[in-house]
Amino acid sequence: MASSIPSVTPARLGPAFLGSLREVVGDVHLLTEPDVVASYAVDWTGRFVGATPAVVRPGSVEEVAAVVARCRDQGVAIVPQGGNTGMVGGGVPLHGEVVVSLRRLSLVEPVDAVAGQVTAGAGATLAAVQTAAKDAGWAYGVDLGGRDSATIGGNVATNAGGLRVLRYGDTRAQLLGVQAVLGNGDVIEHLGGLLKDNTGYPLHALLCGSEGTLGIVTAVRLRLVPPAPQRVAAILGMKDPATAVAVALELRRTLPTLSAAELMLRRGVELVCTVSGAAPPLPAAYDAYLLVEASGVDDPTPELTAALGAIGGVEDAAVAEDPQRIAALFRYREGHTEAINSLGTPHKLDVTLPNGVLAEMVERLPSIVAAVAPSASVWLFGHVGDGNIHVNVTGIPPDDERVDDAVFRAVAAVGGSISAEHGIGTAKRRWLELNRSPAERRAFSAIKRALDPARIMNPHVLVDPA
Ligand code: FAD
Ligand code: 2HG
Ligand code: ZN
Repeated sequence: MASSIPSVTPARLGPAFLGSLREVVGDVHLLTEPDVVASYAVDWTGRFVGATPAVVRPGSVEEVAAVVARCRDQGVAIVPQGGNTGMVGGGVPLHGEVVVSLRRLSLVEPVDAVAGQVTAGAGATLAAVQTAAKDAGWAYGVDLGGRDSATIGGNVATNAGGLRVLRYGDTRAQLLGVQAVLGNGDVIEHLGGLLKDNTGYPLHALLCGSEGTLGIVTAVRLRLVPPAPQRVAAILGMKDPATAVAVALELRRTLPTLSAAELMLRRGVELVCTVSGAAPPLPAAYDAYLLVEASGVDDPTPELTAALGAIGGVEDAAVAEDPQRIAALFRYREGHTEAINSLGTPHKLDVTLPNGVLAEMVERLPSIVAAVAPSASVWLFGHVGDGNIHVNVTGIPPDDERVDDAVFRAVAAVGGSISAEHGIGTAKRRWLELNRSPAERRAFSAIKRALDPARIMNPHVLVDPA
């Protein structure tokens, strides 16, 4: 019940309590000035705006544990925050929670080049982890547009996906262990990195995707992958989305070096070009585009060309083999998020669809939105190789959830998921029952009660306390 969820009250957050946090992190890392804390209270999309009396910036696992213990004892709710690039309103204090920012825990330890693993603090950016891996002759398997701001702790908390899931899997597939402070105050640490380790419950896997509701991740042990130095990328012009979907799905079977398959549609590419000033990717415009990348030890271009020739359906192609040109092709796809934001606050509905209905649903989604919001604009793009479509909707008020409801119900009705990679957060909690049975949700609540008995950890995210 809402009344039993801890929230920050003036009494709990009196000078004595703030003083006890200050004792832990030092004056300079307890932020209370309204102007300063404001940027921690609004999410990247601008759709979720909250308020907080304090942002705490611990600098070690011991400090995180001491902050959690004080909040637990006083029943003060916490929102953990990394880079604040999350898309589902899970990392901002929408109910006056204290923000615990992990950005100071940014140490990336030297890569264990023999094991092909690295240990990183939760506050290290994804880009910092990628760079450390590369410098040591390895690679990190996860990549996404928010790489320069998103933290590895946030990636773990959301089980981030991104551009290379079809090749290397999601964040959970890279995660070998964590150090974390649970909501009950316990510190757990399992960072040895053994590839085979069947010694009980995989707590790291449980914390991955738990969105800050069970505890605070303070460090992670990640597996690295062999580098794939030879790369080729291509933007393929197609006559319609169904063709693009079919080509992407077939490439997964016929091209072992495939490392990305991303869908874009005509309006999205035109918007990116308008906002960024880039020239169109191809001389003529197409209703659908597929951005594909193949990579390996040997030049993957002949294989890509042969695979595409065998499938057919490609009307024109812009091909890039050097890193700058490849990056330029990826900007058409990665630029969607920012370009759409320039139109106003978007609703971001990140869904997965079963492959069998993917093409049909990409065609149907605009009319599903139009049926409840005729004047809204729909933007479809995403990691089509994983069945993951980003349905962005602009032109409706941030708090009008009729479109969200219609899309989620339609997706669930065909066996899809209402969250592919962004998580449930606060934005999707009321629809969790579309994908998770009462028994599953009871199990979620039981886990939550066990690890966070005072329900201080992100109490408005994911798990419904009722
Ligand atoms: P935050 O936004 O700070 O937090 C996200 C959630 O994790 C919150 O619930 C928060 O409470 C919790 N949390 C954060 N840190 C911790 C911690 N240390 N311990 C416990 N809980 C914690 N996501 C994808 O999956 N794939 C993409 O391709 C992708 N592309 C993106 C592109 C852009 C341009 C942007 C802006 C975002 C994109 N995202 C993508 C979304 C976002 O980057 C990811 O969700 C990312 O994992 C969030 O990391 P963060 O550090 O910003 O977390
Ligand atoms: C991406 O794939 C991110 O670019 C963001 O997951 C998706 O903006 C979005 O909806
Ligand atoms: Zn994505």
